This record gives sequence, C-alpha cells and structure tokens, in this order.
Amino acid sequence: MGVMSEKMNSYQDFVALSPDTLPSRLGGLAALKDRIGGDASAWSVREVGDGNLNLVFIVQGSKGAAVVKQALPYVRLVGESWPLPLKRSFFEYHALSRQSQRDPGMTPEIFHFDPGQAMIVMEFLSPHIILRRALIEGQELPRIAKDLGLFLARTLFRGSDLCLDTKLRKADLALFADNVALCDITESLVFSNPYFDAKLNRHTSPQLDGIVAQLRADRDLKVAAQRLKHIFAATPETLLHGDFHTGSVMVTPGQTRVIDPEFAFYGPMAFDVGMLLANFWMSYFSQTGHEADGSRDSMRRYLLNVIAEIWAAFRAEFSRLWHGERSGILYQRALFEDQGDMLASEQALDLVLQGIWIDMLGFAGVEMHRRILGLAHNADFETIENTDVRARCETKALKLGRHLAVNRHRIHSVVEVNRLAERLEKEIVT
Ligand code: SR1
Ligand code: MG
Repeated sequence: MGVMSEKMNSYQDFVALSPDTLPSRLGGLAALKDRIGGDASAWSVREVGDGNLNLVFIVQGSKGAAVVKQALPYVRLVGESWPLPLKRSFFEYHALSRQSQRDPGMTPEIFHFDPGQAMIVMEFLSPHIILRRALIEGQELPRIAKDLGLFLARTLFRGSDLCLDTKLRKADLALFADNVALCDITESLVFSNPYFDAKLNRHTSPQLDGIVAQLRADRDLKVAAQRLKHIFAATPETLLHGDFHTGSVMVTPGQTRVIDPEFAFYGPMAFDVGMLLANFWMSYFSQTGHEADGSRDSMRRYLLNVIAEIWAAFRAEFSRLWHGERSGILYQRALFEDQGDMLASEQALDLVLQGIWIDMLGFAGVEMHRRILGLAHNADFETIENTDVRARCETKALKLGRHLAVNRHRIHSVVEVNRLAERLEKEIVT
C-alpha cells in the first residue's frame, strides 16, 4: 500500500512524535504511566534513533523508563523522497510477539501497540548496548554465540511447516505477505544494487574503484546474487526476523536481546543465519581499523569462535527440535521414526541442514557486499576514519563475500571459511 492510500485508510490520524509532544500525547496511556510514573510533566524524553528508518524515544519517569518506537512514513536515512509504509510497525509488533513465544526472554517486553500511530511502547533495555557497538569497542561477550544460535534455531524451526500447524502457518504467511515494501528494500539493496551503478550506492573511493568494477563485471557473482534473490523471494519457509545484523541485537555480558524485526516475512531459514554471520565476519575484518595501540588479536580469535559456535549451537538446537518437536506436515514421523527408521530421519535432517548451510553462505556473501557497496553501510567500517585503512578492511570482506556467494556449494565447514578469513586478514592489500 502506498503512503497516500495508507493515509486514506487507517493512518489518517498519524502524527510523528517529538520529545516536546510525547508527554502530552502519551501522558494518559496507562501502559506507559503505570510503569514509569504518572506525572508526564516530569518525564524526560530523548530521541535516540540511530537506525535508518524510525524514531526511537527513551522516556524516563520517576519510577522507570520505557522505549517508544514510531515508524515514519518515509526512509529516515534518505528523507521524504523515499516513502515507506507505516504498516511496518504492525509487522514488527506481530513478529516480536511470535519470537517471544518461540524463544521466550529473547525480545523486549511489549507494553502497548498503537497501529494508527505506528507506535510500539516497549521495555527499555538497560544497561544493554547495541552489539555492533560492543564489537567495535572490542568487547568479548561470553553469551552471544549460544543465545543467538538458539534464537535462530527456535524461531526458524518453530515458525515453519516442520513444527507449526500448516493452517496457522499459511494464515500467518498471508498476514506477513503484505510487508512488500520492506522486502523490496532487501531485494534491491542486498541482491541487486551492489552489482550495478545504482543511484544511491556509495563506496570508499577511489581506493575501492578497481575491485568494485571487477565485482560488477563478474558474471558468476551476478548469477549467484540473482539466484540468491530468487531463493529469498520465492521460499516462504518460515517467519524470518528479516534484518538480523549485529545492530538488531542488544547486549550486556550476561544478556542478549533481539530487537527490530520490522523486515519480518516468510522467507528462507538461511537468510537470517547468513545475514548474522556476515556481520561477524565484517566485524572480524574491521578490527584492524579499531586497533589503537594494543592488539585486537584476541578479539579476532573471539569473533571467529563466535561464528563457529553460533553455527554449532544452531545445528544442535535445530537437531534437538527435529527430534522433539517435529509435528508439522514436513518429514512426517509416520515415514521415519514410527517405522523405527531412525537413520532415515537423520538422513533427512542432514539434507535440510545442508541446504541451510549452502544458502546461508550465499546470503552471508551478498550481505558483506551490500554493506560496502550499497546504500546502507555499517559502523564497523564507517567509523574507521583513515580511508586507506578502511578500504583495506573492506577489500578483504569483499573477497570473502565473493567466495561465499560463488563457491557456496563447494564449502564444507565453518572452519574452512574461518581459515580463509584468517588468510585474507594476513594478506597485504595495496
Ligand atoms: C533504506 S533501509 C536500509 C537498511 O536499513 C535497515 O536496517 C535494513 O538493513 C535496510 O536494508
Ligand atoms: Mg532496524
């Protein structure tokens, strides 16, 4: 639905909040005042949104604090010239509620949802910080690999026909099918724009001009990217987070929380896994740019371990759910366990995991490319001020991305990918 037709329907009363108007507009909202304190005139409000799309306010009252997140009818990063449906807030709300059922405790608690104002009032996570920021600072967080691997397996498995009643899944698929505009962003920004001279693209120039030209002329890479786009757009396998990078995770050393699933839709399981691992590989290559005097060797080892552990935790939990919760229409027990044929069940599980592994590598490859060549870059590289240093880090990620996208069917283990990352890291890039 375009922005104009939205306005004629349920969003005609939409007005963007500001720190000045928020207390008077939300002062009567029980879900908020009961939690943070009723005297709205005493609330202090800060707008802290640093993402590409939305307004995010922290509202502090006498008893506590809450987050108010509101969508804007356009892409904040670009401006009003790029309209974007307010309904993404509806998808975010529904995705958060499903994720909280599928992996309890891993998402912020929702206090209130106002569909007409495209606004979600939720738990203020404190002292959590965005995972991407923690990794840039060189923090080695002990829990994230296990927590994120479990989250991926539980949300992806439990939202699919491996587990969910297929009538429910199909109804949900229909609900999320309307998240067209956000899928369109991914379809263009991740899978296509990096590989031609698209209008909003940018890269570290002139240092990367040569490799950018090479990648855009790389026939195998372009075919691989389009095959991955095909899989993304035409495989409604499970409810995805849809934008699962390290900026969508908040952490303390003892807690991990997943936020921001406004890109949620029914897509291939491998997409969330690949996007997340890509962001860890990019963090790995960016460490040189954040090395002040001391070394980030330990951080680099930590990051490769996290990648291996996320994949291991994902596999182990997915297998556990396969054996314990496989109650959907796929790979029915009647054909396997119920006939005492445990080996057939294991064979089928291996096949499913192998498919996820291959596609995951491809999605990771294109995600690395788009964060360096497209519109939406990441702070891991962007905060490296010396552009020569930044370009050297980015070149390594571009090379790994190309390898993963093109050769994904021939890569057998996460150890193999991490070894290649280490080799690239040691390469002298001129
Ligand atoms: C125009 S939106 C650009 C990017 O920001 C979001 O976080 C998604 O990653 C999207 O691709
Ligand atoms: Mg986001």
